[in-house]
Parts: sequence; C-alpha cells; structure tokens
Amino acid sequence: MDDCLFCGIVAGRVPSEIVHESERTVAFRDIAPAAPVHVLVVPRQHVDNASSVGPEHAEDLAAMVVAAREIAEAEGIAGEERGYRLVFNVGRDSANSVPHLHLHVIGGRQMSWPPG
Ligand code: DGP
Repeated sequence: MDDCLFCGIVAGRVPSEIVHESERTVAFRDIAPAAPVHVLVVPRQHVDNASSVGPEHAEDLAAMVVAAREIAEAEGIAGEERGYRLVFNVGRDSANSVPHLHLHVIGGRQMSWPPG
C-alpha cells in the first residue's frame, strides 16, 4: 500500500533502523522506545491489525513470533532471568496508531502487570 508508513519501511522508502529480516517479516527499532529494547516486527504483506488476522495469515503470525524470539536473543533479553513483552495493539483504547499489523517486542527493564 503506497500510503502505509510501515509498507514504506518494508519497501525501503522510509528510513528506519532495521534489526532483523526474514522471508515474511521485517523488524526495526521503534521511533519512540518504551524500554531499552523496543522493536516492531511487521509482516511484509500488509495486514491492517490483529483483528483483521485470519487463517490465511497463519504463516505470517508464526514468522512474527519466531522473529521476536530471535530478536530477543540477539538483544540479550531472552531467557528466564530476563524476558520480554510481546504486544499487539488494536483500536483506539489501546492507543493503536499505525494501521499495519506490528508486534511490539519490549524489554531490557523490569515491567509491571497490568500495564498502564
Ligand atoms: P501502535 O500504538 O501499536 O500503533 O504503535 C505504533 C508504534 O510505531 C509506536 O510505538 C511508534 C512507532 N512509530 C510510529 N512512526 C514510526 C516511524 O516512522 N518509524 C519507526 N521506527 N517507528 C514509528
């Protein structure tokens, strides 16, 4: 999609700090990090958000979670003594702002639950 910000990053039209790529995904550092590690994993194929996901997106979703684990390992936050949070925001109450499916990989500091 020509007017989609994250499609622009996937296509290389919009600059970003890419940290991981796979056949189905691209991952880059969040422009407004909420923690020392804050990476967004997106499918190369445009999907609006997690509420638009169907069975046809199963391989993209699996690839996104695998990418998240590989990023956590590379960033040194994998393993039971560290850990990380994976977040999909959907809709206004969640503060979802970019309409291209993205998985937040957040870590590198102690977090509380429930989130604010
Ligand atoms: P969400 O609230 O789930 O829609 O999160 C969107 C995230 O995208 C937010 O944490 C900030 C990030 N973001 C917005 N614009 C850009 C951008 O141009 N580049 C990068 N790297 N991140 C962006």
